[in-house]
Amino acid sequence: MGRIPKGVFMKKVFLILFALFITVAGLSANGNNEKAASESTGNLNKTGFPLVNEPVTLIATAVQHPWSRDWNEMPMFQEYEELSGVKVEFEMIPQSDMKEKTNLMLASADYPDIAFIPGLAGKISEAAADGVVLPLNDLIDEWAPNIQKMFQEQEGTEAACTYPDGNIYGFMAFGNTSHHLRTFSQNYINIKWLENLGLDMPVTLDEFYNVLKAFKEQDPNGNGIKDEIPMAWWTAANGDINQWIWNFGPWGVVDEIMIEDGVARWGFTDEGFKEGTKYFKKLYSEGLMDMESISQTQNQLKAKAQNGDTIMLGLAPSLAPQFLFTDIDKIFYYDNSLGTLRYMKDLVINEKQEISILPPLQGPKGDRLWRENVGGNMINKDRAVIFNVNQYPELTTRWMDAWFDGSEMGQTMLLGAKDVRWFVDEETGHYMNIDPPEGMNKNEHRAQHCPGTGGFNVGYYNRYGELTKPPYPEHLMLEMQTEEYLKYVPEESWAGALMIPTIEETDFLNHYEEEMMTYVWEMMAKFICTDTNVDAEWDGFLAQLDRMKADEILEIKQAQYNRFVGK
Ligand SMILES: [Ca+2]
Repeated sequence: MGRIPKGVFMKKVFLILFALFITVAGLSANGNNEKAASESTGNLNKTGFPLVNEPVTLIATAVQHPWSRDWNEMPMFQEYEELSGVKVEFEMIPQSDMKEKTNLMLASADYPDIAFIPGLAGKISEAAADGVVLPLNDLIDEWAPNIQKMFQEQEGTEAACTYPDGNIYGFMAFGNTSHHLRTFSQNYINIKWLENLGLDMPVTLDEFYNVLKAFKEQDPNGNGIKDEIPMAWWTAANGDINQWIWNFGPWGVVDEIMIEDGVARWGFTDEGFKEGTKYFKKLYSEGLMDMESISQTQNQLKAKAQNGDTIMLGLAPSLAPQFLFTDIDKIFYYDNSLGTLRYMKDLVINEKQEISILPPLQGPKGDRLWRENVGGNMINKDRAVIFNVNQYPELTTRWMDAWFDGSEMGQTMLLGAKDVRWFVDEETGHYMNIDPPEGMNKNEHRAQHCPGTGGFNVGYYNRYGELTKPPYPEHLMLEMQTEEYLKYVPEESWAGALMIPTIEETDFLNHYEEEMMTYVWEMMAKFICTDTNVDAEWDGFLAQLDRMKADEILEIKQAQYNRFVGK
C-alpha cells in the first residue's frame, strides 16, 4: 500500500487536532482560564496549528538507532513541519557514539535547542544542576495540555518523571503496549529441533545441557551437516553481559541488586553468581555456546539467526522474537478462523511454530527465578531535553506536546505513519499492520519511518484508545509470554526504571558505579570465556569490589529503594 497524499494526512491530523482544540476551548469556557482559547503570544499561537505564524527553525541532536533512517528524511517530521510551521533540523549521532558525543557536547558547551538523547546519556542530573537543561514543570503546566492529560489518565507517570527536587527535566514516552518490558528479555528455544530429535522442553540445568549437546551433534535441521548453533547470546553496546546469568535464574540471583525483606544486596557477590559462571564456562568450552556471544551485537546475532527460511539457532535471548527472527509466523500461530492466538502457552506444537519461550530453568536447589523490570512497562522518562540556549522553550513544548495526543500522532511517533505502517480497518475502526516490504522485518521497516525503534521517541501512545482495539497479535503473544515469566519473579525486585537518584547520588554513581560494573562484566567474561578459575579468583574479585566502593554504592541503592517504597 502506498502512502496517501500529504494533503489527506494533513487534513486528518488537522481534524484530530481541531477536535482537541474544541476540547481545550470548551474547558476554558467552563473554567477559570478564559483567555486561553486562541490567544497568540507574539509569533506563538497558544492553541491549534500552525504553532507559529512565522516559521521557526530549531536545532536538535538525536540518537540514531543502527537500523534507523536519518530523522531529517522521515516523512512524519516533514509533514509535521508543514502543519506546525516549525522546522526541526536534526543532527544525528549514531547510537554507538551516544555517550562520547554527549560528553563532548556538554564539555564544549555547544548546545543544540533540543536533544533527543535518552537520559542525556547519564548526564541529565548534572546538566540540570548546572542549569544547562531547563526544568519543564511550568512549561508543561502552561503549554502541554496533552502531557497533563496523560499524567491524569496514567497514574504514576508524572511521579516517575519527577526528580527529588520536584522538577521534570525530560520529555517522556509512554506507550501502554509495553507489557513485555516487565521482564528484561526472554529466552527463545527452537521447538522444531526439539520435536525433530524427540526431546522434551528442558526443565533442569542437566536437561538443558543435554538438549544443547543434542542440537550440536544430532543434526536437528536434518541437512546432514553440523551447521547448527546450539545457543548464542549477544552483548549490549556497553559490554554488559549481565543477562547471561540473570536470564537463567536457576542459581537464585537474577539481578545486580537483589532485595529481600527490604534489604538490598549485590547479586554478583553471591555464590549463585559464581555457580552460574561455571555452568556457562562448561557450555562455552564445549562449543555449545556460540564463541562470538561475548563480542557480537544483537544485529550480528540476528544475521546468524536465520539462513533463508531456516532458523539456525537452538536458543537465543531477545526482548521480542521479531528482533531476532524475520518470519513471525514461525514464532506464533494466529488462527484466523478462531480469531485467537494459538500459542505456546499450552505448548501445542503447530507445524508453523518453530520458536517458543523457554520457561526459567530449575537450579540444583530448586530455584526457578526470572528477572523483573519493575515499572519498565510504565514510562520512559527523560527522552528529550530543552537546553538553556533555546530561544523558544514554550514553542518547543507545544511542538513536543502534539506527540502526546494518545492517538494518531502518538502512534505515528512510536510506530510510524498511518497508511505506511498501519491503516484503519474500515469495518472495525481498528488499526491493522501493513506488512513490511520483502526482506525486511517489521522493526526494520518501522525504523525507516519513526524514531520508535530502540526507544528514541517521545509521546503518548494509548493502546486502549479508540484506534487500537483489538491489540496486535504480537502484543497478545508477548503478553502471554511475559505472564509466563512473571510467575517466577522474586517477591521484591529492584525498581531501577522508577527510581530517580538525587544529584549528589548521581555524581557518586557516575564516578564509581560505572567503573565497578565494567569490572564486574569484564571479570564475568573472564570467568566464562578464559582459563581463569573462578574459585581461585573469587576472594580477589570480592576484595577488588570492596576497593571499588561496592558497599558505599549499595548504601545509595538502599536509600533509593527506601525512598521508592516510602520508608
Ligand atoms: Ca544440520
